[in-house]
Amino acid sequence: MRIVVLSGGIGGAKFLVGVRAQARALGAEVTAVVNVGDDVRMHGLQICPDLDSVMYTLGGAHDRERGWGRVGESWVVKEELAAYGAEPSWFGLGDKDTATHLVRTQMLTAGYPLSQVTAALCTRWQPGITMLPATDDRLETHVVADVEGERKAIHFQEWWVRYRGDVPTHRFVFVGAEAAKPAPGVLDAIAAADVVLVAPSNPVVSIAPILAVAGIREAVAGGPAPVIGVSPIIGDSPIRGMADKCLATVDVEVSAAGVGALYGPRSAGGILDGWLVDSSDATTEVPGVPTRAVPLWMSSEEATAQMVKDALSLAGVA
Ligand code: GDP
Ligand code: FO1
Ligand code: CA
Repeated sequence: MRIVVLSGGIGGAKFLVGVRAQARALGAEVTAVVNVGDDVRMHGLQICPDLDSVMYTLGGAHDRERGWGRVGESWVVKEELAAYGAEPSWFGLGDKDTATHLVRTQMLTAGYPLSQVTAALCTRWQPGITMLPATDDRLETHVVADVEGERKAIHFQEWWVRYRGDVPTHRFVFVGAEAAKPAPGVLDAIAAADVVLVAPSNPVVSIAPILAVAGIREAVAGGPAPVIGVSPIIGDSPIRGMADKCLATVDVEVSAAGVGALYGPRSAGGILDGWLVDSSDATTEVPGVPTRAVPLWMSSEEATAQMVKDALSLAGVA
């Protein structure tokens, strides 16, 4: 069996731990198509937060509490940059993480595409799945917001890390998405998949920028594999992160029903054939989308593998 997962960072990475476990049990292959909209160049280094969250988590090297970056991190580089007054001072690069960015940036500068750079970094971390960036081309999420009395477009990282999303926010723009081509292997993986899973990632700034890459939404919505989504919202709030602020900006209710309707049924121009919601949201209805309620707390590898099993069963593939 071939499983394709559309993934953001922390929520996607936790989900992929369960996908990998379930895939091992079934002898299945997993390909993750990962968001690059969060990517940013800071201090001359190319930073790919969602790819790194997935790579470090599956490699067993992530910081569980912080959610991003390496466990056992130190911050000498950050302190030294601050001592020079180097901007942006609001963004922190860990020392161990910096090594990843140095290797990545050097390879990109030498002309390797991000997909090959990611594969090279993964030879160290052995994630046990194929990790593909959604695109090798430049694609950055920018946010139109009122900042210090002025409406402007700022990078997603500035909106989130500097302002904590706590500024009047008007819209998200995926700069470069229309011209961006899917990375090598992405369309083939979707076409050859037995099932496509949409991870419980942020629908607005993790999944939407993947689908915005020219051709990916069409490949998913028009492909042969059933598409099952997993709700990142339990009750009326995200488990962590900024999904509530993002959903409010695009006028979508912060609920499993709201996100399910945002993705929409394949039968009516959406992407979903099935929608998994938490047991506590058992009354959720999404017009046109079969919904199943199961526990969605990714509290352990076993609990998450069970969620994946439920998703595969809703897809009718296991
Ligand atoms: P980011 O890129 O690091 O923001 O991570 P993602 O976009 O991949 O995932 C963020 C989403 O994961 C948030 O909206 C959370 O609500 C969701 N999330 C985190 N933990 C859990 C969990 O245990 N269960 C579910 N259903 N969603 C979760
Ligand atoms: N998040 C923060 O809140 N503060 C930081 O200084 C920060 C630095 C950082 C560096 C590398 C990296 O891969 C992620 C980093 N993050 C930081 C997390 C990141 O801003 C976001 O949580 C994601 O982009 C949302 O997925
Ligand atoms: Ca992200």
